[in-house]
Amino acid sequence: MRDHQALPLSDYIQYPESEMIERAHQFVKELQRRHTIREFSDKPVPREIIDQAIRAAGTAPSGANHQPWHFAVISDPAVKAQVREAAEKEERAFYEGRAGEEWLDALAPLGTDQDKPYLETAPWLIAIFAQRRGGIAKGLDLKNYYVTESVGIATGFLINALHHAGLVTLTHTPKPMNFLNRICKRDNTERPFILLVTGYPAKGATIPVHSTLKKPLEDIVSYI
Ligand code: IYR
Repeated sequence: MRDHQALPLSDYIQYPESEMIERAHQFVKELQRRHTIREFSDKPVPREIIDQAIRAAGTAPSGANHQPWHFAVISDPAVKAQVREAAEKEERAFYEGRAGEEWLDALAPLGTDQDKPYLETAPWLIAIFAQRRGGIAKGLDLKNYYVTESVGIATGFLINALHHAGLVTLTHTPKPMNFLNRICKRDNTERPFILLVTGYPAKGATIPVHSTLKKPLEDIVSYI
């Protein structure tokens, strides 16, 4: 390795193998209870949970550790209404033709349409932005690397953290969603990545059967 400043790895925990196997199984069970939800309760969620989930997301690995992400968190009902209005406008165009037949056929088993009431009902909307430029500290203007990969991993961490805390999420991607730059006052060099909706599920919330059909291990793995 080239010379660099380094610290000893002091917080690694090595579990006995039997415990690792048990933990691996428990974690799958925990993640199998995660579902994308489209019916939200308006019950408020403490901001501390959102802060902690974003801290968890911020631990994600990233290109050159530049952490090329920004989380714009919306709770103001007036701003949520603006997001809903702008998203539904794009979604109307999408569902009325822009998507094309093949895409609409693929979405049919999910039951989605242009109406996005949860953008106002859910207590928190987290607009995730990907930063083309930045660096390891605020105020830097260096090139960022592997931006999409990095922000995708951080988003995965965020979804898991919110699930772990006991909330549900929807990964919403209205297309195009540049309106999020305007509403969240983010520079145009930042790319809106995903609009994550989070809160409690509505009473009687459902999940599409389609989304429970996860590929079995043998269909997603090959050991070489
Ligand atoms: N953004 C639209 C359409 C949509 C697209 C995909 I791919 C999905 O997995 C789900 C929805 C919408 O939110 O309705």
